[in-house]
Amino acid sequence: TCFGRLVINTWRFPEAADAAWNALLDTNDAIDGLEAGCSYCEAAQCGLTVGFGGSPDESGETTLDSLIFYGKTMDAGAIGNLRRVKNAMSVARHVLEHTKHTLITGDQATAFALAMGFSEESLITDVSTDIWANWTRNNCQPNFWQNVEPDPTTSCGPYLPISRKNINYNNKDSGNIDVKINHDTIGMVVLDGEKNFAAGTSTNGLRYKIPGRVGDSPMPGAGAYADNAAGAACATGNGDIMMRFLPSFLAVEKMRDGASAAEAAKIAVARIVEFYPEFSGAVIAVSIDGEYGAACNGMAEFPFAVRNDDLDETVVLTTPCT
Ligand code: SD4
Repeated sequence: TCFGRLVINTWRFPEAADAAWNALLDTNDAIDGLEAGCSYCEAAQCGLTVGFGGSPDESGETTLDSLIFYGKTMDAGAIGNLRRVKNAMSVARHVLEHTKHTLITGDQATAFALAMGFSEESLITDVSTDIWANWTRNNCQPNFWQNVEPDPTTSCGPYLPISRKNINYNNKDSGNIDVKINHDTIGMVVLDGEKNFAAGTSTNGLRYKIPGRVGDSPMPGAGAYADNAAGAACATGNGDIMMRFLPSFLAVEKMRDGASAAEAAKIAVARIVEFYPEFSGAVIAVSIDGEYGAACNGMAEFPFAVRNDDLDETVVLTTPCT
């Protein structure tokens, strides 16, 4: 019999925890659990922020970020800005298992995926096209970008603005102001019966991002981190802010120093809030004993799904935020 197994993931995605748990029961392998759980969400388009057909960038394209971090070997595989391939987490696993690299991005990540046998298909759907078409940039209503020339008199471009250098993307009155912090990236930690941690993420990132933008999710220490000797953590939220603080790494290091999982998550979030009080996001941490905790800021409460050997089924818990 196995004890101390655990699956925990961000947001109200209990089916992802179920999928991970079933894989864990099957193979008792944390990596298999993580891949099954996150792949479930990619196929189900969880929250429309995981997988294809969500979060179109400025050009209307959906791209994917994913990370898998294995605490037994301190090895990781990740892809950023993956284009036209749906299976982000599985491709990240191939980076982990078939290369010496950690992170592959963009069209070359696509080429890598195709070489590994994945298939190429558009990640754009009618839904993502609608989301994109309803977005106004510079008070311009974007047109269907493939077919329309930019209008130089208004600088309303269907695609990229003619002159990007005049745009201050921090200025609320211009640029991609409408970058909604659409939460729902799946971050997951799996602890198997051999006390091995796998932690990872899968997301289509933020809406209306500048093409090529990669978030925190595929960055080791930012989106997720795991060390069998210390614990594991994952994060969700405004990745452009979060990746400056490596919150998953920080939470794991705090547990290494003796903090509880809940304390560690709290410290990791508080470090960001000190500089960015408006920051919106959350961190989940798990100790080597399978004790877990979460902390969040910038929203009322943060839901997460948990399954472990002490529970008969997956539960969704919520933690109030600061
Ligand atoms: C990102 N961290 O790309 C992701 C977005 C996210 O829940 O977590 N949403 O910045």
